[in-house]
Amino acid sequence: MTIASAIWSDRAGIARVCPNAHRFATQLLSAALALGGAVAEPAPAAFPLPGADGALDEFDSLRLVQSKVTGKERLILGDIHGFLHVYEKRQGSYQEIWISEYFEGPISGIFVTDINNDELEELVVYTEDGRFYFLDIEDYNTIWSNPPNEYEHISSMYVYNVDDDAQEELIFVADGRLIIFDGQDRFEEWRSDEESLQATYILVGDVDGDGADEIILNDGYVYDARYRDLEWQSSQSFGQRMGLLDVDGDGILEVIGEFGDRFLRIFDIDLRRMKSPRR
Ligand SMILES: [Ca+2]
Ligand SMILES: [Ca+2]
Ligand SMILES: [Ca+2]
Ligand SMILES: [Ca+2]
Repeated sequence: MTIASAIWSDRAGIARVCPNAHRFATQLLSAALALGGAVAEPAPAAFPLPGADGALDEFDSLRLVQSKVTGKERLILGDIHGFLHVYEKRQGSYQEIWISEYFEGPISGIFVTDINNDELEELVVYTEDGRFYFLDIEDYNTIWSNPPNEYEHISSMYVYNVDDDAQEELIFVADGRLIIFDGQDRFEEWRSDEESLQATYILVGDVDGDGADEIILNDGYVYDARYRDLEWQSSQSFGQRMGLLDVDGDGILEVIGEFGDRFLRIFDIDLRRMKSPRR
């Protein structure tokens, strides 16, 4: 598999949990090509909205789902005022068919995933002000939400299975700490000793080639995903957004970080350094 096809073939998996998948995947592809990868497949179609343009497919709080009941495409949009809107595709445009109650804070992100391990996908919605909600993906009723005041501020979230049990965990930075929260049994199973974390972007992957996943925070912290040791604290940020790709053929994923919404740097986490700009 070429570098390019590896990126594209993983796009769906990334998009499921990862915000901003499309444009960043395009940037990763460009980076890979610049480093000698081969183009294998054409770019996929843009975000499939009638009349849509711009950066819609990069937004953390915008998701497309298809109703299993009606077969229709629906757009889920969380707004800054704390409301979730559902729009249904009807004859070439979208109409609002549902609006939530107030979710007690600006909505920061939406994930479509089976968070409680019952083989049905849910919507996981989180707010800047520390709340997260699990919603039924068809009728949007709240299945569960964490209590008010449990966390004051969540700066970023990611969903991934980081331990031995089958269910996925919520991985997020709240009130300066990295938190791992069990999605099925709904309890905080771990929190970091570090209490001044400010990550706004989180990824999970094996970035040092030891066969075990790391949790990578864009503010420079790298934790063992399973045992949660702090493996590295980089003095340098990894950028506002990050992607993972082996661009030097050593079998180990590099972190590619985006800075200032456009400029890329490449980090070898195993070597604990940024790649030098020239060989
Ligand atoms: Ca489920
Ligand atoms: Ca798990
Ligand atoms: Ca590793
Ligand atoms: Ca590599």
